[in-house]
Amino acid sequence: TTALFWEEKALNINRRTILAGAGSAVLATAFVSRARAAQYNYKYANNLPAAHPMNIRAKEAADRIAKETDGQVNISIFPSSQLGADTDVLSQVRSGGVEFFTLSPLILSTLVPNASISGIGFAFPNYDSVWAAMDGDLGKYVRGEIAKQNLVAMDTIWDNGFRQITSASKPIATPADLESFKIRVPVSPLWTSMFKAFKSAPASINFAEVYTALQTGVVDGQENPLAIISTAKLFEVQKFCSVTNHMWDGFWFLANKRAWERLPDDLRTIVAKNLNQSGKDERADVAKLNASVKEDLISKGMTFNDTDATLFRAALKDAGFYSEWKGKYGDEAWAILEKAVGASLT
Ligand code: X2X
Repeated sequence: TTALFWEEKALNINRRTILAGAGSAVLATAFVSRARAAQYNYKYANNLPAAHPMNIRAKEAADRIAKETDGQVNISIFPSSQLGADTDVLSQVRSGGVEFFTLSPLILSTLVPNASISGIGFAFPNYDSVWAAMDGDLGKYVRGEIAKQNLVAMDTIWDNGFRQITSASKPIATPADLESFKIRVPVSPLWTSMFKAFKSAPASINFAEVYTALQTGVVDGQENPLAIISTAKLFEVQKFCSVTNHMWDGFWFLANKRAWERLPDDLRTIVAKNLNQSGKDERADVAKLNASVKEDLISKGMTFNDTDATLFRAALKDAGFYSEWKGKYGDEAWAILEKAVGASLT
């Protein structure tokens, strides 16, 4: 922040000194070259701990971008909701207070309603079908919807993972265990609707407050991929982990539209290429972590149980969840989703 403040001050002084006349020419030149050293100082905010692969790969992208642009584009990373909780930062990336932000498609749906379609419960059977959809027609459709709200989404969506349910008090073995269960969900109508369909008691809480909410018992449980349960140390405040794989979730890499268009074409190409490359790298890291971290969580005291997905899916279907959301998204969007997963969901 100090560096950024200095740049802005330098530019202001520079403008004034130029107006003051030729006598200040030497001073003005000095400030111009100083300012040019990092012409585009952009902030990237996210909600995950620094140890999560998303932050590690984003740092690699930022380093490559600085190098390939000869220091003209400097991206500073602010992990762990340092610049605010997700719903606040979504406003900031729209206004331009923050230039880059990674956000779950489901939380993004508070602004772009149909963005949440990729998070429909039990839609994707595996990662192959996720990436075929998100790198194909479904992702393209959603990026088009995002563009209508004056945000730019990079082509490559980053991975969060398949989500699992944790609890302080009990394993979730069947849909009946979810009845009246006090569960934290991220701020998104789809999440709330899904757990209401399970007859749970969902509470919308930004990730920034999740650890404390679990620690103080405001909620009994939450749901997240294993990579987050591990890196955000949720195992310290949760005992049971039920492997439900109830939905896939990702992170759209969003840019403020004006900040994005301010970049000259050549720099924009470098930034996009590197963010997309790091997104692919991060997908591989998260898949590996989600597959390997279970033993570690067990050694830290968590108890795991597997579940039968067909029971949970049937409960959602019986509650009218799929037909309700088909109606909300509309036939066009729903057809793209069903084509991607190769099955009828209703
Ligand atoms: O808030 C969450 O649970 C998280 C970190 O998974 C998302 O960003 C949706």
